[in-house]
Amino acid sequence: MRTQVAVIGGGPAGLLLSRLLMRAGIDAVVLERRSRDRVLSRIRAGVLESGTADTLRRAGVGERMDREGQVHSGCYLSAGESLIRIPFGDLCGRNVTVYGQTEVTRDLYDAQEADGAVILHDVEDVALHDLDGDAPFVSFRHEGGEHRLACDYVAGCDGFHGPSRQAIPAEIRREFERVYPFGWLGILSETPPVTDELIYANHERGFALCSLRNPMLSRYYVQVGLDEKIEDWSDDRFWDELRARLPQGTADALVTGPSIEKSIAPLRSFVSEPMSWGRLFLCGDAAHIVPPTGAKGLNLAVGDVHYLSEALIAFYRDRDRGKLAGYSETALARVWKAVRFSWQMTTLLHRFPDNTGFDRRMQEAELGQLEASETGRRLVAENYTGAPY
Ligand code: RFL
Ligand code: PHB
Repeated sequence: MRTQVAVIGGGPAGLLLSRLLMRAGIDAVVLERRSRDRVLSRIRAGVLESGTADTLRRAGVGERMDREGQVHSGCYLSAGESLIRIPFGDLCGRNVTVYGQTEVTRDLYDAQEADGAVILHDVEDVALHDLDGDAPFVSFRHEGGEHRLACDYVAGCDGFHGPSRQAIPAEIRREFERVYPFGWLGILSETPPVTDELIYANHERGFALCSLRNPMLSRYYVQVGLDEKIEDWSDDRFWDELRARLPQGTADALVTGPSIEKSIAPLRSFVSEPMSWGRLFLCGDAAHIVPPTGAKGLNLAVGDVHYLSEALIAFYRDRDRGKLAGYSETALARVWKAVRFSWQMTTLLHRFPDNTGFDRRMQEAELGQLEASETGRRLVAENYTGAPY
């Protein structure tokens, strides 16, 4: 088998990259470890930056997002009883779209399959070879047979646990990490959302987030300790804890119901540099992880894919290798800004087990400054809606 770009991983990064390449007349084959249904059962991010929405439209998969997604021109931070609105639209002229990652992935699958894209599911033992030479290839097992996919370039879009990042020699890689001493317990419920804009709540019992997917589907999270077990969290316990962390008016308005999904996700910040080596280019979670507090994970993956697709298109169209050579540096500059913002939001809004009275006062002072200062709110708005590419 031969292709121009071997794409490892059929999550949002891999699918979007293959879509953008295919539309530019470049051949790509996607190798995905899981089944289509398994990939589409993941409930993850919900907030798309305006640059992400534009990229999806450019890829020809924006139609359902524009019809069903909700454009939000602001969000709230709450501190005890006070609610601070961050009106993104007014402060920086950009908005976000609330549309689930599951739906983005479904739209990409549908479009790629309709256009005859090659996406192999349930592949096993993917391994990358000769990335530092002129003839890289990927080996894998599929439907009982051993296969070899020869290519010009390999795009590692295989998430945090995939093999692509590890294919960069350890002496070249530099990893930067912060693991947070808590996780998020999230539920999805078929109930009307408590507000029409997201609320990020700082409370002495811990952080909480009110989010949504559509007018009859809500997504809520509460900060929990790393030793918490999902089976100890009945729906009633979850709703009680969420209510306790929200301002009274919001808590009173909360409509509860049975959860249709419940899971705990750990929080970490992680960046691996460089994001390319030889013929290998990393995109998305394969290269970096952010805590979900800034809603950046999926958006960063789309940003990487934007840069890499432009670089590959420039190469195949004009034989210009300049953008490929600059990919890692260009992508990392944007990644680090989002890593910083996600870390700052996480630090501002969560209860850390070793928080002292001093740390608590620092959070209160920062929230107070956001309440008092339009400049402070504008900075949050600019970061939340995402740096332009
Ligand atoms: P993905 O979505 O992890 O997709 C990678 C794909 O690669 C496949 N894969 C392999 N394929 C072939 N061979 C192998 N050996 C492979 N190993 C892995 C996987 O099966 C998968 O299909 O990475 P991608 O495309 O870079 O997209 C990134 C986003 O998914 C991610 O940044 C966000 O979802 C992060 N994230 C969240 N971000 C938010 O902004 N808000 C959230 O609420 C939010 N919740 C989450 C999250 C990530 C989570 N993870 C990774 C555990 C909740 C969770 C649980
Ligand atoms: C979500 O809706 O799942 C969501 C929204 C905003 C975040 C994180 C998660 O910051």
